[in-house]
Amino acid sequence: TEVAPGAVHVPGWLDEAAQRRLLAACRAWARPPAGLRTVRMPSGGEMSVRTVCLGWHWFPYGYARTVVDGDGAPVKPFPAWLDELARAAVARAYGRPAGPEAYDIALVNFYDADAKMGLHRDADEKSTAPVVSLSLGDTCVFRFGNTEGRSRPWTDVELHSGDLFVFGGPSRLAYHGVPRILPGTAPAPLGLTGRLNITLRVSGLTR
Ligand code: MD3
Ligand code: FE
Repeated sequence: TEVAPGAVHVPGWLDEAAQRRLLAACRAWARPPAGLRTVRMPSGGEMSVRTVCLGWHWFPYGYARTVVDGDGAPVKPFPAWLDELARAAVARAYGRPAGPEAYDIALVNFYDADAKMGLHRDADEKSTAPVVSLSLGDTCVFRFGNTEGRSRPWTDVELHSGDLFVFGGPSRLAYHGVPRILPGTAPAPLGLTGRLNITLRVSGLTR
């Protein structure tokens, strides 16, 4: 379903086996060093979401090769299979192959029942390649806004475990956020309390 130009939602793209494999990988990535961390904003507040990065380390607002606002460790590598997964996702959503640039960043966000993400846009990448989003565990309410600012119009969409969302073209710089998690809605076989979101991105940066 195309929610807006370049914003395509593919419910249930990952089957149960694929969800289990991705969850197991996320659990390994969450371990130190360079594991799960709480992001502190320049204003001093902490994000309720916890995050682990692969390939490039995101901090507000930039990218580095070490965990500059955490344990100082080198960021974990971005595996080739995630680039392949991102390309398969773009091809599925748009019905045409992804561009030539390699996907080289994963941001994995962990949401407990009370976590939220305010409306923001992702403008720290130096590439216009689409962002690929994969959801695991509890359902969330995802708010897709406009490119002008944080006010209406917006569209609220439920994202379920296994859903794919691709944001490219005019939607790449749209405001978006996660106002609510629906606790206890994760598929039982997954064995996950809370929600995980994996975004795959092209940095446009050189190592
Ligand atoms: C639209 N994550 O990591 S995924 C983020 O569910 C982020 O954890 C949310 O926003 C989450 O920055 C929403 C959907 C998403 C991700 C990246 C986007 C939507 C996007 C980039 C551009 C436009
Ligand atoms: Fe975002």
